[in-house]
Amino acid sequence: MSDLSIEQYSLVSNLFSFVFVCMAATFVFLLLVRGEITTKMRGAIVQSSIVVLVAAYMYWQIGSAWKEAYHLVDGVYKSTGLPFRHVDRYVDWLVTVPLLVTALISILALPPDRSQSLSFRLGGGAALMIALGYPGEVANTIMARVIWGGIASIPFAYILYVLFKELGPAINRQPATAQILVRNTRILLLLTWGFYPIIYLLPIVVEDLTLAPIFVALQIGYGIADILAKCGYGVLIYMIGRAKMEAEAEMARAFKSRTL
Ligand SMILES: *C/C=C(C)/C=C/C=C(C)/C=C/C1=C(C)CCCC1(C)C
Repeated sequence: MSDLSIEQYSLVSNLFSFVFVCMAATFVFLLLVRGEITTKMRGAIVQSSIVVLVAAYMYWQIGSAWKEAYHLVDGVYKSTGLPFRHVDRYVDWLVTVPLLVTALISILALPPDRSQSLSFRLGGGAALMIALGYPGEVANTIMARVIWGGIASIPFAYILYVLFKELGPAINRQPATAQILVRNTRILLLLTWGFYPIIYLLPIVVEDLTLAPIFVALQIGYGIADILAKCGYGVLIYMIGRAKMEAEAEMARAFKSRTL
């Protein structure tokens, strides 16, 4: 690891704390609003809460690893020799990425067999994508990175296919206000998830990712992507639930006034 200036070091520490706080705050928020959502959609809120809880724990962990990885010597932060590896993120992803896709399916409240099949394929695809990306991340050669990255992109493409093609008819059956929110959630997923494979392939063009400015920029990128893909996404899932309940209440009112 290259040396870091005091500013670079603190920027990364503060970022880790900030992301931790965002995850923790989203967890509390989802916990508090959970009761507002009807039981048939509540699973989605539970899954989104687990996502932010796991991510909060991971940021807490990398926050302490960060403190141990550097010490201040004559005004610069030097490596202590203890490792700081962003590879630890893969454990988080293995749990959170499948839950992110299954939460979207749960909030749609589809017929049980349809819901199970979609969750199984999307969740399984997501876990496979992360597991296949890992060997390339820890390998020392660009070749291994490209090959594993290529293989991991197959389940990624499959997830996008299911979300953007197969899910279409199910989304069209949702209430109008919820449809817009589901489509926005899907776009948020596409834009934020797309960031991770780009970072993964960066070593092909950038010689040394441990160079201070590049390393700091990467951590900031990961932090922003994680906040959007987990906190922002979780709040959108809740909003879909609310929109669906309001639409149902509206329909019940209209039905009642007709029968009276
Ligand atoms: C909160 C964390 C999220 C949403 C992480 C998402 C990660 C990915 C979409 C990773 C995808 C990858 C590929 C598509 C190929 C190369 C290897 C990965 C695992 C970086």
